[in-house]
Amino acid sequence: MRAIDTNMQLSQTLFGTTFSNPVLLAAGTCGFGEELEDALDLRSLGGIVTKSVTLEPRAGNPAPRVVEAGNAMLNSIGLANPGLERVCAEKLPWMTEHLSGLQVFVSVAGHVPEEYWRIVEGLESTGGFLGYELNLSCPNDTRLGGLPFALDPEALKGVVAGARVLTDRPLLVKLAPNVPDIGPVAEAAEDAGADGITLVNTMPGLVIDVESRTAALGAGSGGLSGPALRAVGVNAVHRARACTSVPLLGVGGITDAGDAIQYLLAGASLVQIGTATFADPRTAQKVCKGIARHGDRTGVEKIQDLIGAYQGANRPLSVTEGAH
Ligand code: RRO
Repeated sequence: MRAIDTNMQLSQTLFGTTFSNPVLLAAGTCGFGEELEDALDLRSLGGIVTKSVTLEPRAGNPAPRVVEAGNAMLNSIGLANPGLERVCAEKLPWMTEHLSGLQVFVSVAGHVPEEYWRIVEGLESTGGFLGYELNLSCPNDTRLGGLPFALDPEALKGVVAGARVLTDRPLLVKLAPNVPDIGPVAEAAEDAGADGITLVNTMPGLVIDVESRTAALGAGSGGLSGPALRAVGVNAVHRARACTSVPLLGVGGITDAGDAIQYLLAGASLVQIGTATFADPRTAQKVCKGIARHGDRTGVEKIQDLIGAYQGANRPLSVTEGAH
C-alpha cells in the first residue's frame, strides 16, 4: 500500500520506538504474520500481535472452533500453536526476514506463572520482535485449577512482576472484559510493571444448537468477539484510562474507522483489529485510511489530539431533574 495521502500525522513514539500508525492486528487473527502475507502489505500496519505461544505445541480444541453468534463470533480455538521451540526455530526467523520494520508483539500464554516466565526467557535472546503481550485472559484454556489470571488481580501481579525482571522489552498485559470494574485490574498490571495494557480479550459465551441440544462449538463455551463486544471494550479503555498512566491498546469489535476512533477518544493510543480481519483481511488498512480521512475532515493535525479526547456524558441527567 502506498503511504496514506493525509495532512494528519498518524505516527507516534511509544515504548521507545515509532509506530507509523495506530492500527495493529490482534493476537490470534494473523498467526505469526505469514497467514496474511499474501492478502495485504503487513508493513503498512502499525504492527501485529502473534498467536499466543505456549511452552509445548498445542493441537487446539475439537471442531467446530468458530461459530456465528448474532452480531458476534464465538471461538474456542484452544490455543493451537507450534510451541516455543518451533516458534524460535521457524517463526521468528521468518518474521526477522519478512517483517523487519514492523512492530511485532509476541503473545505469551501459560497455565502457571512459571510457563510465562520460561517462554519469555526462551524468546529473550532471539530477534524478530519488539515486545511481549502477556495473554492473561484466554477464556478457553484457564490456568490450572482456576480462573484466568486477569480475573484475579493478585495472581496477575505475580505473573507480570516475574516476567518484568526477565526482560527490558515492552511488556503488554491483555485483560479480560468479564470483571465488575476493569480499572483496578489495569492498575494492578501497571503496578506490577506492565508498560502497556491491552483491553479486551473475548467475553465468555455459549451458543446452543436447539435441535441437538448440544453446544454449537466443539468445546462447549467459547469467547465472544466482534461488534457486540465493542461498547464493552471502549468502556474498559475508558475505565483503565482513569486508573493508569501507561499506554493502552484497545481491541474488540472494530470494523471501521469510527469504531477505532471511539477507542482512541476513550484513551487508547493504539487499536487492534481482530474478528473483522476474517471477513476482510484489508480491514486494518481501511481503518487506518478512515482515521486519516476523519482527521483531515475535522481538522485534527495529529493522532495524539484524538487520544483521550472523550468529553464525557453528552447531557448528564440528574434523577431529580424535572421533579417538583
Ligand atoms: O485460542 C483461543 O481459543 C483463544 C485465546 Br488463546 C484467547 O486469548 N482468546 C480467545 O478468544 N480464544
